This record gives sequence, C-alpha cells and structure tokens, in this order.
Amino acid sequence: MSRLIVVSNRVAPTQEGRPAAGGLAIGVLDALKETGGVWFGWSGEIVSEAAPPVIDQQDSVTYATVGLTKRDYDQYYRGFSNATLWPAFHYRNDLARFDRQEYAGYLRVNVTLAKQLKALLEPDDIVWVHDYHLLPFARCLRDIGVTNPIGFFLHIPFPVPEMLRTVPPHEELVKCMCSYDVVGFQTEADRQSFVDYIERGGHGSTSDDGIVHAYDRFLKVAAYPIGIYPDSIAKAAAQFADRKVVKSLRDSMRDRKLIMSVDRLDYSKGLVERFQAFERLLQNAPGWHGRVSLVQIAPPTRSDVQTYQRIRQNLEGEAGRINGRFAQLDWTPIQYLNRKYERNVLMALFRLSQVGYVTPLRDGMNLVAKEYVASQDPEDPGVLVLSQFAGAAEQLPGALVVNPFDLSQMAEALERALSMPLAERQARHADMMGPLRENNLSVWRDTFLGDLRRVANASSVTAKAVKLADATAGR
Ligand code: ADQ
Repeated sequence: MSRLIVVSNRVAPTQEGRPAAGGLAIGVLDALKETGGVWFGWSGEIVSEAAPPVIDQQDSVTYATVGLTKRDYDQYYRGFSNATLWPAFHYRNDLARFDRQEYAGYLRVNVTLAKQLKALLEPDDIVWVHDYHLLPFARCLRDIGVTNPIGFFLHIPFPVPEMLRTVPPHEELVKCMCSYDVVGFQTEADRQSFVDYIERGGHGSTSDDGIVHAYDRFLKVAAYPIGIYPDSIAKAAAQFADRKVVKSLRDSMRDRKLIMSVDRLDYSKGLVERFQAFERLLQNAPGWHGRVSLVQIAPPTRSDVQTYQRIRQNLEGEAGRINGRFAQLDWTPIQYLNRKYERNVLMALFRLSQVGYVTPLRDGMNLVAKEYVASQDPEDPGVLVLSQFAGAAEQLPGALVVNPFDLSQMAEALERALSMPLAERQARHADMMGPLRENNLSVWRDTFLGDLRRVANASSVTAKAVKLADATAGR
C-alpha cells in the first residue's frame, strides 16, 4: 500500500503546548503506523531563520517538523489563519481583520512548506492535508510539479457564500482548494456551502455523487464527520474515577448536581452566553440555589491574539458577577478553571456530572460533546445539552438541542436535563451510543483515505471527470 503523508499546521496536533492524546492525533497516527509514512508540519517553535525539516524516525513513522520565523508566525499563524480565517469561518466577521501583508505571509509559508515537503515525497505517496492554515497547500505543490493524490480535510465550519465573501481573497482561496483531489468537510451543511459558492458564483458544477468540476479541475467533495472511540473513552472514564481530582470534586459536590463544560477558551465556544443562561436558570428557579453548580474548564489558547485576551476578561467578569449575585457561604454557583486536565481525568469528570453543557455559537464538530456521551455510565447517564450550531448536533439525536443565542431556551433545557427521569436519560444515551460506535474515528479516517486512494488508483474521479467533461461538451 502506498505511504501516507499527513500535513497539518502542528505535528501530532497539540491543544497548544503539549502532545495531545486527542482524537485526531490517535486516528491519524494509527493510519500512519499501518502504512508507514510521514507527518509533516510546524514544530511549534519560533526560530531565528528558516531551516530544513528536523527528521525524527520512530518505527515506520517519520516526523518531519520545521520552525517558523517570528515574521512567519505573526503573518501566517497569528495573522491570516487566526485573525482572519478563524473568525470569518465561525461567522464572526465582526472580529475578523484583513491585512494584505499577513495574507502574503500566509501564502509564502504555504509555498515554503510545500517546497520542503516535496523533497520528502516519493512517487506513489498519498498526501492528506489538514485544516484552514493550509487551504492553498495543494496548489503550491501542484505549482512545483507534484502530481500525487492530495486530499484536504477542514476541521472547522465552511461558511455560507455571503460570509465567505467577507474574506477579501475568497475566490483565490476556493480556487486553491480545487487543486485538491478530495475535499472533506465535517457536515453536510459545510459541504453544501462550498458547493453553493462554486455553483452560484458560476465557477463550476457538481454531479450527484459529489464530483465538483471547477477551475479546470475535478475533485470529490463530501462530508466526513470526525468521530471518537466511544468504548475506549467509556473505559477510561470508569477507570479514572478514583483519581484525586475526581474524588475531591465528587466529595465537594455532596448531593449537589453538577453541570460540566470543557472547551478551549475561544469566542466561538459561546462561554459568556452559557454563563448567562445558567444565571437565568438560577434567577427563574430559586429551588436550584445551593443544589447545582456549573464547572467550566477552559484553558487559554492563542493568548497573543488580541480578541482572545478580551474573551478571557469578559468571562472572568461574568463568572465573578454571577457568583457575587447568587453565592452562599457554602455554595459557589460557577467554578471557572483556567487550565488543562489530563484527557482521561476529563472523561471521569464528565461521568461524574449530571449535565454536559456544550453550547458553541459555531463549531466544526465539537468532540467534547461526543466524549461527554461516551463517558457516561449507561445505567445512570447524564444528559447532553448541545448547541444546534455544533457539527455534532447532526449526529447526536438524544441530546437536548438548543439555540445558544436564546438564553431562556438554554435555561429551560438545563432545568429539563437536571430533572430528567432515569428511563428517558437511558433511552437518550442509548440513541447516541449507536451512531457514535458506527461512525467512530476509524470510520472517518478510512472513509476519507478510501476516497483518496480511489483517486490514486486512477479512479472513479477520473472516470467521472471524463464523463462530466463529455456531458459538458455535449457529446
Ligand atoms: P477544537 O476547537 O479544539 O477542535 P473540540 O472538537 O471540542 O474543539 O476538541 C477539543 C479536544 O480537546 C477534545 O478532545 C477535548 O477533550 C480536549 N480538551 C478541551 N479542553 C481541554 C482541557 N481543558 N484539558 C484537556 N483537554 C481538553 C477543532 C474544531 C472542532 C473539531 C475538532 C476535530 O474547532 O470543531 O471538532 O477540531 O476535528
């Protein structure tokens, strides 16, 4: 089988800082180990001048990492990726800024990385590129003569055309995306947005089986919702129940109910609205005073991007205000913890809680929602309150789905979750575990790579392309 080459902004993507045992890293690593291959990307380090990749061979997997100069980091990562694309793709164009120099830096880094990767490529390798930092990467590889099959998976939402058009180089970016052979999105809605942009803008057409013909290219475009390994999460959640931090939270709760939220500290996660909806619950239902607490775990990320400093201040302000309004000597309504926890400990904390409160304003998938469900004790499961704007909402039919812009609805859902009878909780949990098992992380990876390999084997895409081309030419 041909080697797999994985390209992502960070190698073994960390939630900024330390190696993640997170879903993506595990899923991709398994595939790399199976076929052998290379994981290529930024090391996370800032260097004084650009240098060739550092190679670290571990069994069949080669890690090839490069540093970024301060200028590259500022323009490519902190600038265009995280201050333009991230907010706009999460429908926060009010927070997005565009700077031509930063965009030039984004393209420059993509070109440099592509050149560095080319030196490591063998003729029958297949290349799998991840996320918004690398939208133009295939185009950069094609420009220097690389003809290997290249696939792309976008982990964040793809916005509707009107929103995408707020990013000034939108057309160049979409054109670049058409240099891939397979483009994957988290949800049907994201796929539809991409296709709408192409079709309504008159840039191309789509066939029924998801082959897009645009800018003289044929590519397969589909939704590949990312999954988790629910059974290993369930096992870890049970095994880590007697860790000190888990026990001490359990002891401190006594017979109080626990609502649990875990996110990176990011404005897309809807944290302020979430606190305010909890406040509304306490305001409308005084019977819950002293009987329920919200624990929010949210370690800071991208803290050198200005909007991220503001969200932290906002959130701390809100937690303080709400606690000031309702706290009693022996009860703090909101515990806001600004730090990371070991992954398995988080799963045990999920299992301890009666409600998983996951209400992003916009999210590609949101793995926390899936992890919360998988962590539950099937005999006595907690209830998931989930935003309709998380990709996960398409797949978790047993959740109480809410609109995170409607504080009253969220407060009502919390109350319903806190009071839900056991039989209903069990039924809802079972409804979600089935789809989580059927669409686990291996399915995500294998479906995507299966499609990409079909392209490699002179494939259905090529055949389709010829057919489509014939049809277009009226033959
Ligand atoms: P994220 O925006 O980071 O990911 P999410 O999908 O929820 O969001 O993944 C976060 C991961 O980090 C989870 O596995 C979670 O357990 C872990 N995590 C969160 N807070 C933590 C903490 N305090 N300590 C330790 N671990 C923590 C992006 C997209 C998502 C998409 C994923 C995967 O924004 O929409 O679901 O990629 O494709």
